[in-house]
Amino acid sequence: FASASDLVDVQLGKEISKVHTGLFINGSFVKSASGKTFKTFNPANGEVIAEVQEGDKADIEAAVKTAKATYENVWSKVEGAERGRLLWRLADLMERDIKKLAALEALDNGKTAAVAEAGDLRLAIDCLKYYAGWADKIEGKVNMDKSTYMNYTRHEPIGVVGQIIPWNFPILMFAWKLGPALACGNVTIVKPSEKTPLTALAIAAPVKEAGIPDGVVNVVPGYGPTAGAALTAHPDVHKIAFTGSTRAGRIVMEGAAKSNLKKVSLELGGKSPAIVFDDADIDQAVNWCKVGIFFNHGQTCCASSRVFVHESIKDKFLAAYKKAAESIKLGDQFDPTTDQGPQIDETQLNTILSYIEHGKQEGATLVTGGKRAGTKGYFVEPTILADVKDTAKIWQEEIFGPVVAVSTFKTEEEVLKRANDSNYGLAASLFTKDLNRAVRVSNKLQAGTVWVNCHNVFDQNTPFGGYKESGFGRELGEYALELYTQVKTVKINLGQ
Ligand code: TXE
Repeated sequence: FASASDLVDVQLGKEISKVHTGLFINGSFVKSASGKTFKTFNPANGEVIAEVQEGDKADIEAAVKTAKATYENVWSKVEGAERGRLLWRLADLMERDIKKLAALEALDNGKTAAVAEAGDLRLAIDCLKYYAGWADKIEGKVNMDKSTYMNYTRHEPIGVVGQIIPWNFPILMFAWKLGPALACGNVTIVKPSEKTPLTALAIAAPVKEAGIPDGVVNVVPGYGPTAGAALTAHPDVHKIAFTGSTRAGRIVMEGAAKSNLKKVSLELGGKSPAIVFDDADIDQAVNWCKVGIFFNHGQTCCASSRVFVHESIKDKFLAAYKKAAESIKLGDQFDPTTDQGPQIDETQLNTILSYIEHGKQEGATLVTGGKRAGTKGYFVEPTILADVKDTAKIWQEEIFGPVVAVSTFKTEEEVLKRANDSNYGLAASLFTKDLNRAVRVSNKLQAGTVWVNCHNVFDQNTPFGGYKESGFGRELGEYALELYTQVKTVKINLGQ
C-alpha cells in the first residue's frame, strides 16, 4: 500500500527512519492529483524535513467518494464490538511504535520527544482505548408513556465526516477526533495542518495494519483555503469537526452554511485567566501558572495567558514566577535536558515578538524574557509581562507563545468581572484553599473548563470545549458521542 516514492528517509534523533509522504486514500498512499507537493520543516533549525503530497479539491473529492462507498457498503455493517476491537488494536500499535511516533512529532512540531511520548502519545492512546469501550454502548431511549405507541430513539452515525486538525497537538487532536468518530460508526477524511502533516500520515500505516477497512480513515494533508475549504464545502460530508484559529473557524462555519448545512463543531482560540487568591499556596499556584502558559511553548488553546494575582501577594508571586520561568531550558527537541523547544514557524515567531513589543509600548513591565533566543530556529524566551492593562492588546488577544500577561486585583467580584471580560471562554483556573470560594467562583466563570488549583490537566473522560468565541461542541468523554451521532425517533403504533 506504500510506493517507493511515498517513503522518504528522515533523521529522527539519532536514527534514520522511513516516513510516509503520500495522501492516504482508500488504504493506499498516493500522489496528489495535481502532482503538487509542499515542504514541512524542522522548527529547531528551519531545515526541510520532507516534501509531502499536497491535497486539494480533486483529492478531497476522491477521498469523500471512497469514504462514502465504504460507509454504505462496509463500515455501516460492522458492529460496535468489532469497531471497538479495531480501535483498541490501533491504540496498541501506536503503543508499539510510541518512540518513533513521538520522535516524528517532535521533529515536525518542535515539542520535545520526551513530552511527545509521555504527554501527547500517552493521552492519544488512552483516548482511542476509551472510545473503543464506547463503540458497543451507543444507546438510545425507550418511551412507553402512551399505551398504544412505543417510542424509541436510535443514535445513528452521521456517515462521512471531515476533521480538520491543527499543528500544536497533531497526534492528540487526531485521536480526539478519530476515536469518537469511528466508535460511533462514521468514516472520516482527516486534514492535518500543513505545518505538521507527518504524524497523521504515520498513523495511517497502523490504521491499515490494525485491520480498519480501507476507506474508513483517509488522511489528506494540504492547505486550509484549498483542501480544508473543499472538505468544508463538500455536499457528501455531513459533519465537520474543526480545531484551529477563531478566524478559520468562522470560515469553516460559513462554508458549512453555504453548502449542505453540515453539522459543525469548533474548538478555537482562548485567552484563559488564572486567578491567584491571597490564600493560595503560592508555590503550587506558581507551578501551575508555569505549566499553564509555558507548556507546549505557549501553543495551547487553553493556556493561562492572563494571570490575575491578588495585590497583597503580587511581589512574592512574581519573584517566584520569574524564577520558575528562568528555570526553563530551551534547546533541541531531542536533547533530554530540554524543557522548551522552538515555536512552530517563523510567522508565529514574528507574531509573538511583535506582541511582546506591543506590550512594552503599552506600558507593561518586562519581568523576564522578551526576546528571541539564539539566531537559528524559532525559539522565544519564556516571557512574563506585569502591570498589564485590561485594554492592552496582549491582554485581549491570543498570542499563542510563551508570553504571559499579569495583573493584580483587589476583590472577588472585581476579578470575576474582569476575567469574564473576554470574547473567549475556553478555560480558566483559580487558586485558593477556600472550598466555598472555589465552587462559587467556578460557577461564575464563563469558560468550558475551570481548573481549581491546577491548569492544563487533561484526560479522555472529561469533556473539553469552549464558551463564546472559543467555539462549541464538546470533545472527550461521553459528550463527544453527540458530535458524531444523529438521533432518530421511531414511533410504533401498537393499536389500530
Ligand atoms: O491556524 P489555522 P494558524 C490559533 C493561534 C494561532 C493562530 C494561527 O492563535 O496563533 O490560530 O495559527 C486549517 N478552511 N490556533 O494560522 O489557520 C489549517 O490548514 C478550512 C489555535 O496555523 O486556524 C489547519 O489544519 N480549514 C488552535 C487548521 O485549520 C482551514 C490551534 C488550523 O490552522 C482554513 C492552532 C479554511 N479556510 C492555531 N484555514 C487551537 N484551538 O488549539 C485554515 N484551515
